[in-house]
Amino acid sequence: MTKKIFVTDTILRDAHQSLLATRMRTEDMLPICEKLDKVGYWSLEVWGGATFDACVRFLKEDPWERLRQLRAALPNTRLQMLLRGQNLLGYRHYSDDVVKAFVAKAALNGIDVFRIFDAMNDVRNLRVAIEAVKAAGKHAQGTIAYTVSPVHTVEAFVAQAKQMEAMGCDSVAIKDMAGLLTPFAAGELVKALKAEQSLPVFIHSHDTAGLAAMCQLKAVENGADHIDTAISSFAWGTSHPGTESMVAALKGSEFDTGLDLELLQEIGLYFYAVRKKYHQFESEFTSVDTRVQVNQVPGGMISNLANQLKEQGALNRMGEVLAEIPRVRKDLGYPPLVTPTSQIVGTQAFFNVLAGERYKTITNEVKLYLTGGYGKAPGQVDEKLRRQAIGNEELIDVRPADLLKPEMTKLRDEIGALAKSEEDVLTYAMFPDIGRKFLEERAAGTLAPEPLLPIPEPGAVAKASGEGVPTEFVIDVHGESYRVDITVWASRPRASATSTCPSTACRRRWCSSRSTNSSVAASASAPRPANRATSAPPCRATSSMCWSRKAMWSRPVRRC
Ligand SMILES: [Mn+2]
Repeated sequence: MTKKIFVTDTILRDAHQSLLATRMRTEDMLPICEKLDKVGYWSLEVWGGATFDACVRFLKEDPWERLRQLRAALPNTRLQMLLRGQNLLGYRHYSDDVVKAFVAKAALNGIDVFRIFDAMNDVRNLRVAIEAVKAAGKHAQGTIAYTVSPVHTVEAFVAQAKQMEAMGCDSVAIKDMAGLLTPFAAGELVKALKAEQSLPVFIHSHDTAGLAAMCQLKAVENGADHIDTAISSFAWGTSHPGTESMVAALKGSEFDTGLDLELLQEIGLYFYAVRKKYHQFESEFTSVDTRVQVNQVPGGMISNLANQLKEQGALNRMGEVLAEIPRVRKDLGYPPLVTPTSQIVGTQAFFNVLAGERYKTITNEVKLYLTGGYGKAPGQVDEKLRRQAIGNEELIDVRPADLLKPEMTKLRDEIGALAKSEEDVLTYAMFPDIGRKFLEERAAGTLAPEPLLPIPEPGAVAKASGEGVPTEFVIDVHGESYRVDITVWASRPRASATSTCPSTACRRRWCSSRSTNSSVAASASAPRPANRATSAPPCRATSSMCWSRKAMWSRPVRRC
């Protein structure tokens, strides 16, 4: 008996999102598309929240135009995107008319497969997106955001998959954004899914703990139909198992993918060269880090916590914060830690420790969470905490978007003549600040991508940081990637499309941009980092807020 395993390559989306802060430009994708199109991939993942965000924010590319170009260049391969359910590509719940408009336009411009997930695994938040995908005649994939907790049992995941099947999904994905999945757990889950529902099963597993290839093999042995990989020059670590490696691993077996290893080698070599071009976005936090399997706090998060605590002169509290994160998660009913829940939990844990008293400060986002504003918690939330946080405030027990009025007309009015198409309106809807800025710059003819630094000569001594170079790296928080800038203010190049932080008090060395995410309470009495760079000019974050003043994490880059 043979069973062909289908492959989705993430090279054009998740791979560079996981390793290079989502910075790959369309100009580096198009030249290889002819070869990619010949491989025979089941699909290529090309679009998602972070790619859209990075296009508009840094690359100054129209993400819709990228999609159309890829569509034209890849006529024989399905194009796939990641959609955050009712959040679409943004950070809040959108009204249903925006969801429908977005999905219709994404389908029209070239997306064939929509992988749809919700941070709470609340399937109510998937329904309208699934319906919209089916209305467009495209493939709707329901997603299990994998996590580990007492309530996240195989039975619970299977029940979720059955609900998604009943809602009209064409397939189901196990999305292990954090690298928490282990090989035998993967096998057990897939076996149960295959036994109890009829949809094809996809495995999307990050190699953060070095286990992803083993997870995929066990999943395949137990009936999984599809695997997500990344071409080898963009594989492993916080990315996915290498495409060539998985193809080789299954070659000649009953699960042969049928893909041409020699052609894949050519593609791998091409991207090996491309990667060098983006060397400034390489980070030491994208290789394998096994700590996630011990305390479920990934290494990158530990590094960042350490830095934040250091600024507070509280590095000795590190152990307490690490221990507090799972306690807060338990109090909130074990949400999977993925945007926005990862920030909600992490920030509250930080406050609980630094304030010297648990929940002395409760962030607005925890309050919103406890009212049901993000959907239904997977487990029981702590009722005492809920009463303390929201008193007698009414709970939202309906789907949160049921409370939203239609928005498209208002959005069209707000962006006005800057929008030349419905797609432009949707760009603005997803990212109000940077979307508007992008459309304004386009109208003024001043769009300019952030500069790329020259590739160093082989053997050249690396320049010390501080030579006018913003050093940027990506850290991981339970599978979400966060971009952190370390900026040397005096010499930051003007050309890097920045704006001045409006706060004259904001002179942090640790600073980053954020978009419209309101996932951290502005009103909380946040312990502020010590002002260590007193001689520096005001920060020039790429948006109007210096994140480090608010919380310990920078803007999510979103890796899913
Ligand atoms: Mn992912």
